[in-house]
Amino acid sequence: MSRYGAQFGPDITFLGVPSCDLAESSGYADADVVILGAPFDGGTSHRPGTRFGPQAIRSTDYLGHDGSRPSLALRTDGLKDLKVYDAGDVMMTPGDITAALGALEAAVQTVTESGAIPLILGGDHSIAFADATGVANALGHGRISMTHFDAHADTGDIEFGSLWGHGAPMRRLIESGALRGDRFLQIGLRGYWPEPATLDWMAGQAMRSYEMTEIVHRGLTDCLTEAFGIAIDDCDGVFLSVDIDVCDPAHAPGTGTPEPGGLSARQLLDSVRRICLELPVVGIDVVEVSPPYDHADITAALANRVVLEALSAIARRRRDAETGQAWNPLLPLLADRPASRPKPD
Ligand SMILES: [Mn+2]
Repeated sequence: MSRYGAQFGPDITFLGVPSCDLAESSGYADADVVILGAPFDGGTSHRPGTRFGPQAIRSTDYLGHDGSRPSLALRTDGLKDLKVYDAGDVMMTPGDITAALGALEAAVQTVTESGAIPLILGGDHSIAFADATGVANALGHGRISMTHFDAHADTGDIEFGSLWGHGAPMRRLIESGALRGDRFLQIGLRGYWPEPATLDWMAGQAMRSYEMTEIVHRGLTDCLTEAFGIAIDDCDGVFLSVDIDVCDPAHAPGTGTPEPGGLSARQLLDSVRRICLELPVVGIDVVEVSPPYDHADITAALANRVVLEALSAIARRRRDAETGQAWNPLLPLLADRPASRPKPD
C-alpha cells in the first residue's frame, strides 16, 4: 500500500516534518508523535467546511516549512526534539460516517500500538469517537481519561436520526466503555445547549464540566489544577481533545458552531501547554477548524499553534524527566539578560 497523502489538495506535511506511510511501520518505528489528517465534515450539524481543516492546520504559518520550531517559552523544538512524522490523511469517505470513523479508529490504534502519540487534525468533532477509541483499544478501555476543550458538551444522543454526529461523540465514548464518565473533564462549556435531560445524563455518568461561568468565577488555573487531579487518578494516560470553538469567535471565527463568550487564544495555548507539561498525554485531536468560514486565517493559525504548543510541551516534559529538573516557566525571561541596562546618556 502506498501513502494516501492528502484527501483534498497537495500532499504536504505539518510544517515540513518528515512523511511516513502508516502501512510501512519501519518508516515510523522511532516516532514519538505521528500526525494524521481526518478531513471529514459529515458529522456537522450546521456550517460545514472542516474537511479542509487538516490542510489549513498543517500549512498556516508565516515561517518556512522547514520542520523546526524553537519555542521561546519552553526552550524546546517540538518538531526536532521529538521524532514527529505526518502520515497524511486517513481516507474519510464523504457521506459514509461509519466507514470514515472505522478507518480513522484503525489508523489511530496502529499509531498507538507503535508506541507513538497520535495527533489527529480534524475534521468535525465526530472524529473524537474514533480518535479516543483507537487509543483505548491499544492502551485499555477505561484506562484513559479525557480532557475536552469545547463550547459544547458533545454528549447529545441522536441527531438527525443518527448516533454519529459531531454533537454526540462524548456520549458514545462513555456508552461504549472506551472511556470512563468519571474521568471525563470538560472545559469551556457555555451557551444554550444541551437541554436538561442531557445534563442529567452527564451528571449520572459523573462527568465533570467546567463551564465558562465557573472558569470566570474561580479562574482557569484553579479549574485546570483540580481537573488534572481527577485526570490522573487511577488512569494510565490522558487524551486531549481541543475543539477550536472553545475559544471566543473573536479568536476562532472559522468554525461551524460559534458560541460567544469563550476562552481567549492565550488561555487555550496556556492550557494546552500545561496539560502536555504536567500530564501523561497519549493522544491529541484538534478539531472544528472550518477554513471557508475563517477570516485572515485567524482560526487556522491558532490551531497550528495549539499543535506546536502541545509538541513543545511534550518535548519539555520528556527533557525534564531525563534531567530530573522541573521546568520554571519564568526561566527564559530571567536567563541571558543583563541584570541592569545601561542608562542612556
Ligand atoms: Mn465539539
